[in-house]
Amino acid sequence: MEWWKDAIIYQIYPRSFQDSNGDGIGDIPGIISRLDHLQELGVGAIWLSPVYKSPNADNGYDISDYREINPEYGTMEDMERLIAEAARRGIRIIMDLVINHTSTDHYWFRRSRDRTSEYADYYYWAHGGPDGALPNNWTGFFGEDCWEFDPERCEYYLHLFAKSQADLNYHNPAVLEEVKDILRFWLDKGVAGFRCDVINILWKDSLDSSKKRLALTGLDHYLSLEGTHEILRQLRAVLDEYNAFTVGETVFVTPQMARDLCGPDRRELDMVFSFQHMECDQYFIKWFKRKFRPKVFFDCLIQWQKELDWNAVYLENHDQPRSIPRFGSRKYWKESGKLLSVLALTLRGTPFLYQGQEIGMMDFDFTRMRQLNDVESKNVERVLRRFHVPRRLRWSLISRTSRDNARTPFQWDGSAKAGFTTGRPWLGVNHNCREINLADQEGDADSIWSWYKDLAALRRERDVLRRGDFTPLEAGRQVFAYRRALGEEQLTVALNFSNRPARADYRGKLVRSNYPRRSFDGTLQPWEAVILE
Ligand code: ISL
Ligand code: CA
Repeated sequence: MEWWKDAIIYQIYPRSFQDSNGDGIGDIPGIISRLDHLQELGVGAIWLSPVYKSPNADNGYDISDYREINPEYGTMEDMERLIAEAARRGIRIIMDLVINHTSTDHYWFRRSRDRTSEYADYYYWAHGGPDGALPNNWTGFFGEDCWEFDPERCEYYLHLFAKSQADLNYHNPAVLEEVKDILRFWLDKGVAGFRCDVINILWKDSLDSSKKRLALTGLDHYLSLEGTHEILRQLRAVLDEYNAFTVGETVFVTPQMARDLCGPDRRELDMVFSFQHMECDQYFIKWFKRKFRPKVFFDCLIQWQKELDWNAVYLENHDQPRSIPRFGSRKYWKESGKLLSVLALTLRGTPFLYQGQEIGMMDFDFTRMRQLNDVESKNVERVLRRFHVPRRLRWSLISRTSRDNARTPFQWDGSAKAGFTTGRPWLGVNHNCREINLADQEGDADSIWSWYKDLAALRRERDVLRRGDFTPLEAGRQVFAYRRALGEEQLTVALNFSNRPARADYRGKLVRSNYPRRSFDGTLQPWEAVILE
């Protein structure tokens, strides 16, 4: 029944995974050609970032047709073949469901410009104030204001993300009926469920102005409101007809909000992506960076492990910089890469791995704004320029936080284009592909890739790693240790998040270490991870 409690889920960002026809853009036939790689890793499901028709202002998170495949990625036949080929390998497909907004190219939006059409109320339209004032004082996620004037309708529409991502109006029941049909369309094709984009902000209670905040003014009018819960319950009724799975991407959730969204008795979502552990190195939003302090990170992970019986566990996705330079160490690239994989695969919950994580891919090596594609980075750069922030500072902020850090092409081998494409890649390949690539790591029993495969197998063998309870043992400035227990079976995990050796007084038979050793003597080497029995 709850297959997702046993599975590892692997996220594919299709544009950057594998190109099959030399146009420099990853595609569905490319994914099919790499399914064996995922089977070897032992993944139970793929979360596919959007492959629908889209003008790509936000790489597919701006959908213009939910029932068509972006021609850059292939055809509907390719998609059906992907579902079938994955199924043959025991791998399920989870689609990305982006229903907070559509592209302004969607015909709903185009028709919505006409106040007399049946689509007139599909979006949030509003009049501005006198003197060109916007309808309210809210600010959006991508660093801009969130209203755009439409000359045809002579009104503003709301967009919490990019200008061409118009927010859908769920006060109109027809919109939810459309979404239900879209769910059925894909479930009938055999997908196993959905990753639901920014799903906790669907319902806006009113369009009134809010108290001004440093960022995201207006949040109180849409963050995890009862209207959203009601929508989720209605969607669940459809999903239940197919026994489908959902994970919600839920921005700014607290543990209480998360329980209300995915508690088993709630019948809404199965689990959520929370963000607090990803925010340990920032103040409120990612543009205000602060030093990463492992203890803050550990305490946060512990809190979430305790407060929810089950949840999604992740360290990377397509919106976040890579985990090794962020939570690990460039100097101890291999050791810390392996250590982070132990964390990702031994906490309680469903692990989500992001493409490239399994070979220790790093942030991009771009040096100029021009090399970036991310709409968010471009918007923020414009805002910073408006505030006369000097160029060097702008670049330092953006290069550390840009979502393109995780979006460079997958490094299959050490050739110039990393085996991703024969053409010109849509986003630059990292030059470190000579040192970091799958082909090299496949032939190396000591590689990050080999380690991931081995750990994934261990997780399949040991029920305790999947179903066991979690008990924290230590969360210090260097060491994070915890126990997983199921009946008689007990495993202790101890992780040294530092460049120095650290004491860790745990005993037991050594099950795994990312250093060559036969037994554990109570001292962890730099970035050492041990699993003891
Ligand atoms: O990445 C973020 C900030 O840098 C987040 O605020 C992100 O925008 C937020 O998590 C929502 O993300 C999702 O919806 C966006 C899309 O751009 C992201 O790629 C997607 O994961 C709008 O659809
Ligand atoms: Ca292609």
